[in-house]
Amino acid sequence: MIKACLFDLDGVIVDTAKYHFIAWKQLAREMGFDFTEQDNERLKGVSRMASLDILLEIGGVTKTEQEKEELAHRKNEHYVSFITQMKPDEILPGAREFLLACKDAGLATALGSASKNAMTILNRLELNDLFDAIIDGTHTSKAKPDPEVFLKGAEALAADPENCVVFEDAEAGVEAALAAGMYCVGIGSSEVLNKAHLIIEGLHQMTLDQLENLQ
Ligand code: G16
Ligand code: MG
Repeated sequence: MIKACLFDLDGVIVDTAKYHFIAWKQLAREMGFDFTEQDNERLKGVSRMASLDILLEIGGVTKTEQEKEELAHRKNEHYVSFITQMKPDEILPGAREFLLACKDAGLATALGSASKNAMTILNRLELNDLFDAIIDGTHTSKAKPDPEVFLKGAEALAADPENCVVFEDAEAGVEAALAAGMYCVGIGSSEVLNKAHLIIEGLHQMTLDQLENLQ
């Protein structure tokens, strides 16, 4: 029986990938190489430092650890300048409605995101109150596909993993959910997310009845 719903942020609640893309592209330009939208697909759900390593690999550039810290900091400054302008109308279709339906049905809710900026984004979207627990990149040391972020979410909600369902748009996130022993609803392409128990295009397609059918 599902008692708790855990949500990824980027790609599930809101499309922040477009802002990450502009910020990484700007950084790449400053270093003298191009970064395409196709390249950006490789960074979805990936932590900031791991994303930087992929960017540097694309550009064929080597940097010291200290230089990498500075570059990640600079990228984050670009990114924060965008997300601090976000508005609630950027919430993906159906996300707010499904969170409300969960609350009405007495299901516990948690955020499980790799982002260290999750609180800023939820504040801008005015969604904080709809989450009983928020686990983000400031609470975790192991990136998805490690199950840490979702196990911490379940713990914060005092829910057993077998009673949890995770909503994820990234392959590594689906793997993390399954490794945590949870159900998983994939959001996006069935080619990439085929290990999920159910695949939908977005939360606008999700109903509470479908949660019962997962089991
Ligand atoms: C998100 C994005 C990733 C980003 C990561 C860390 O993950 O999908 O592209 O690199 O967060 O973000 P930040 O630089 O803000 O700490 P998620 O888990 O919300 O899909
Ligand atoms: Mg995501």
